[in-house]
Amino acid sequence: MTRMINKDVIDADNAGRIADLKADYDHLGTQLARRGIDIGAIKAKVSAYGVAIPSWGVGTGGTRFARFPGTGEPRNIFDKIEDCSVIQQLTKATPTVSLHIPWDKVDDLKELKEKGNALGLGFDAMNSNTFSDASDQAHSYKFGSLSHADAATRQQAVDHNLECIEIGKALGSKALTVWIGDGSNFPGQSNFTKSFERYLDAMKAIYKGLPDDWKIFSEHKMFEPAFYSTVVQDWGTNYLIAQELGPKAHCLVDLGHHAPNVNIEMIVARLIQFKKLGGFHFNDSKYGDDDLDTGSIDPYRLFLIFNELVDAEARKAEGFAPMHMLDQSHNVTDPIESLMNSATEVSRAYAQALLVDRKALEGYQDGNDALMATETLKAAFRTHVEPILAMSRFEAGGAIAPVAAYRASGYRAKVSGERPAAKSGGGGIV
Ligand SMILES: [Mn+2]
Repeated sequence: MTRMINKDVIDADNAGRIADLKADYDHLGTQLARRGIDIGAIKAKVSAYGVAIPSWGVGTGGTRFARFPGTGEPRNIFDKIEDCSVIQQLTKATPTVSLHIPWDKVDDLKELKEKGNALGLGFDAMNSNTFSDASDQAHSYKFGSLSHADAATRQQAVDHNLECIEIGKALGSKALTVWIGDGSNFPGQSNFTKSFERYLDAMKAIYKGLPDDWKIFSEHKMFEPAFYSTVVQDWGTNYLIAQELGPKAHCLVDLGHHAPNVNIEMIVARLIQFKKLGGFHFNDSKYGDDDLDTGSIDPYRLFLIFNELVDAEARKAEGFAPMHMLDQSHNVTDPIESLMNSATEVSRAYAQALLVDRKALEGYQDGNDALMATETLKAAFRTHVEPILAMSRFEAGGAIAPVAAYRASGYRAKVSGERPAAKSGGGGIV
């Protein structure tokens, strides 16, 4: 296997930390045992958990105003998956990459798949792009894509999605995520009903091209780039789409695509109940679709979402198998560091949710003991689970402290010498 970071660097950094980690892990194990929890069982579940890295996340993002490129930025998908493999090598929590077409289009798919194999990475959901114009396309998406008033433009968007499926098949992907920017900026600009009918017809044409063992995810987003109305603006619309299309269609929940203060964990519960939760784009936000690092603003909300996921897992909810992806834009940090921390935050929320005493919680809920019910969740959330995460990484050959090991490796400086600075790059906000 190709390793982008010298294993000696990781071992050297781990060597200075392992004694403390063992002591912390043993102490936490004693504490959890008092609560009737086997730390080894929690660690095993955390070790088996993974979240996909978005290929676009390893480049520096930007805002509507400017993009400030970092040094040693990946120039193409081959560079990108090398960066992704660094994240996996150090965290052991990101075994797959989610590609974006046409940004990640290559001439030789076999070469890309082999490179992924060599780096120990698989390919997660494919992402289509009909929210910007590719240089070689006949019809513009300025006024929409899958819901466009013009049939030829809609067909072009359908064909692009079918091409994404073909690329994904060659790489071993099993899902297509569709997010469109279609909408309107002015009241009266578009007919709500007609545009949604056109969207559904186009999605049905894509659905027809979906292999039997694939899933298709529609991703809702309240607003942006359209600011008056958006065709797929909320989870209700998203659920209608999944219902209309059929059993292979599910809803994708991007945490940043809701109005502030919306109860996302309850949306998650509803979608699980009706077997339509397809997956996540994890990130965090303060105001809108900020695409900030996962868990950086509201880690309790992330925990509450995972509480619903673990609840569904524990009761073996029918049809429950969501895919987990990060979807972030990094403007002021090294993307590799941000993605490593975000993967860790997702694993942390999972570990904390596994600690919830579900039997006690049910009793408090049925007995209308609001205070103890919420304390039961808080008791799990307040538990410092870092020793579990760190031990899981260490035992898998990763880094006890991923950011420290990464900085010690000098990887960014090394690739800066190999990758000339690009003048501009693809957007980071999806
Ligand atoms: Mn997204």
